[in-house]
Amino acid sequence: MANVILFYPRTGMDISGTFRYVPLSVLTLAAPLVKEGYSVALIDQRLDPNWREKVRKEVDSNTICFGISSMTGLQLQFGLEAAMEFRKIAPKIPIVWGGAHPSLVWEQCLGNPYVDLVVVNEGDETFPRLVKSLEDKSALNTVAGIAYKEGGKARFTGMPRFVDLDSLRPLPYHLIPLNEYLTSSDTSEKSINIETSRGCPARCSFCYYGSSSMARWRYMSSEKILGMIHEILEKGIKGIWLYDSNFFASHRRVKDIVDGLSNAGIQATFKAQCRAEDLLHFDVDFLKKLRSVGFEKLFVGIESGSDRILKLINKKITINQAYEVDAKLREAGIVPFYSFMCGIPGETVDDIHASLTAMKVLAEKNPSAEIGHLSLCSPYPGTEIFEHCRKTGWEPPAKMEDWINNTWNSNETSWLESHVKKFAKKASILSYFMNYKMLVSYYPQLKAPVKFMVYLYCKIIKLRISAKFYQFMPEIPLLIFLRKKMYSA
Ligand code: B12
Ligand code: SF4
Repeated sequence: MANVILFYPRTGMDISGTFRYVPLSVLTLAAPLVKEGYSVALIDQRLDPNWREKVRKEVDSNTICFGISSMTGLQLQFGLEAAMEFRKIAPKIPIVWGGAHPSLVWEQCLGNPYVDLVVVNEGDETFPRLVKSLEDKSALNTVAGIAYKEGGKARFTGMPRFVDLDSLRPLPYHLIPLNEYLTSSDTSEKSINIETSRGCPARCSFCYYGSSSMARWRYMSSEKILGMIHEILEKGIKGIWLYDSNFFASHRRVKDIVDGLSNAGIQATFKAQCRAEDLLHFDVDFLKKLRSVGFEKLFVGIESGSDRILKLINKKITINQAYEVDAKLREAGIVPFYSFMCGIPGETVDDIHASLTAMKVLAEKNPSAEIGHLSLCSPYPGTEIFEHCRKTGWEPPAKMEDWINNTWNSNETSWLESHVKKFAKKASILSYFMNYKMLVSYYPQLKAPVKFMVYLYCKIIKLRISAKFYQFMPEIPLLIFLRKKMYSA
């Protein structure tokens, strides 16, 4: 039985060994609570089909609150499902929400009956203070960084200060079945995810960090990071997924880390996220050094094949520069994963076709490159894209639950002209078929005959892109249906 129950809802992308990583948001929150002597239960709905029973088992008269973490999108639906269940079991115990989505629209979230309190932005310091305040039944208005209901109104106590990341406590891995979270689909070693910085100084016009108060880039020192890596290696895990939105924001820090790894002779593999513009400035020798200390894969957001759109979304690269980046990575022996998106307000069919062409070119130039599909643009409050969408007459979701479909695979993109909207939907599906090798490694559950059909279909899609011929595709509704099934189960 627990004083605090932390719940990580399904995301809709919960394929074990591929996208199901350690739920860092709630594990990080648990660390200071455990240190202060609270008993904490961490329930991950992605792992546990019996989560309802588990919740029921953990609640007793000493339970102080039930915490739920959520991004925008499908995770809200599963989080609300858990909140409803919890309310039935313990109608008087407060339900606290946190994470990217409630931080963005805390006032709207508080309008939902299954949200009693919201922790806005980082919870590492705010949440323990809130738990103490709820335990002592002291005034909530003294806890910075929370939003709550009072007299039928939403009250916000003001932005919390940023956390010093070097002061974070070691993660209480004993609360989770660690092996269940290691991913192996896309790297040579089983990997665990860790964070070494937060925020991102770039200002991409569609990104949560393009605008939010969480944008400021904060980081751990290279000494702390090397210490964390040692601890992981001691657990017998050799793969590390650096989860930071922008691991390379400080070139000096990266160089220190690389030197530290090299001097300590650490044998591990790494994957990390990097901006294409940063890669443009790194020389091949540095990239080779990065590879030699274990960086085998970099996730790079290219987003569009159209220079007009790249400018609009503030990516600070052209598509030819993206090809230059690819050539450097190839020379250094680093595998890139390129992400793309479509459905940006003002985008045309030609722009989307340019993205499909760029994806095809990259797949052909660099056979080891992994090419993500075209995600549908999801406007988040505060971003430039959000304002562009509004100018077209688009109305943002009015209620918390209306954000469930505002996500990468189900967005209606109603700010686009209707023929572009139709094409964006089609392109987002057929863009999965750029790289057969990657598809079968990410979806190992596919059976041999299906794999053969996928192989043929990949060939056909590439021919279609070369000929710019997208007519007569009766299979598209079926593929959309299958994707929906795959990413909500
Ligand atoms: C990992 C990750 C994922 C994983 C998540 C699952 C997992 N854990 O296995 C997967 C791959 C599924 C994923 C998917 C998506 N993601 Co994502 N993802 C991330 C990433 C890289 C790391 C999240 C993380 O663990 N951070 C570390 C923890 C410690 O930080 P945190 O989650 O913010 O938690 C802190 C606070 O928010 C708060 N907090 C969080 N939860 C709670 C709960 C309570 C009770 C309290 C009190 C506080 C609290 O306290 C924590 C400690 O300070 C972030 C970027 C980033 N670096 O954070 C993007 C990010 C969260 N994702 C984002 C996006 C856009 C998406 C997608 C829509 C992407 C897409 N186009 O495909 C999808 C949506 C999926 C869906 N169906 O809803 C955006 C968020 C946008 C938004 N409004 O939600 C982010 C911020 C990236 C970005 N820069 O835009 N993602
Ligand atoms: S570089 Fe990535 S994390 Fe940074 S603002 Fe752009 S999209 Fe967001």
